[in-house]
Amino acid sequence: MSGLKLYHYWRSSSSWRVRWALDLKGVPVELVPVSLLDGESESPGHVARHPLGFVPVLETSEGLLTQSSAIAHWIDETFPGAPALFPEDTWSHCKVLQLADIICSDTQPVQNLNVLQMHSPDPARQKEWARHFISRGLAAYEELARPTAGEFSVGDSLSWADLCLIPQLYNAARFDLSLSQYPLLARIAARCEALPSYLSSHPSRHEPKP
Ligand SMILES: N[C@@H](CCC(=O)N[C@@H](CS)C(=O)NCC(=O)O)C(=O)O
Repeated sequence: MSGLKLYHYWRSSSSWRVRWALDLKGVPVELVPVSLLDGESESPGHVARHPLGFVPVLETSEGLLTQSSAIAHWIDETFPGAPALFPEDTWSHCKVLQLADIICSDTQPVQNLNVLQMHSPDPARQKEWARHFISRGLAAYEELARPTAGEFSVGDSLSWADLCLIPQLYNAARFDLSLSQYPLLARIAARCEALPSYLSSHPSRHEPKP
């Protein structure tokens, strides 16, 4: 299958999850940048792709797909085989989802740009809000991952949980939140940072050139 297009923004953590999943599976994709800062994501063209004006959006031959977790499932099932984003065993699969949802449902959405802007126009108050919710989310992840982690968040294989965690750690750093309180997350991050798919999907590789 070819002809996939990913509408993304270089610094969006949700976009990074999907860039990483595609890269890890070796799936060719055309990356189409959509700026979150200059109104492009709110344009009629993009809102037609995603009613909330968010990224990522994956365009496939079957149609458009939003929501990074749905996209991850689609990728894993459409391109089966190693490396898998989700373990085959049901319990481990659900443990991956549990951790991923701590990030995708309970942490990233409350520090999203539109929430910060609605909270306050003051960057200092935005930062305080983001740090509060990110630190709670990461503490919960650390606790929940303690019994499941091996080399990575669930066992010894990289999974969708790690692909959600690491971009959230990047967001944490943007808000000057230290990882010192999360030794397990720091250890998983160090392993991930050595992976070629981490490097090629990293925001710094996709930052538009001036
Ligand atoms: N639940 C969505 C979240 C998507 C999302 O929040 N995207 C952010 C960027 S990371 C966005 O487009 N934000 C635009 C805004 O806040 O206005 C997913 O997992 O794909």
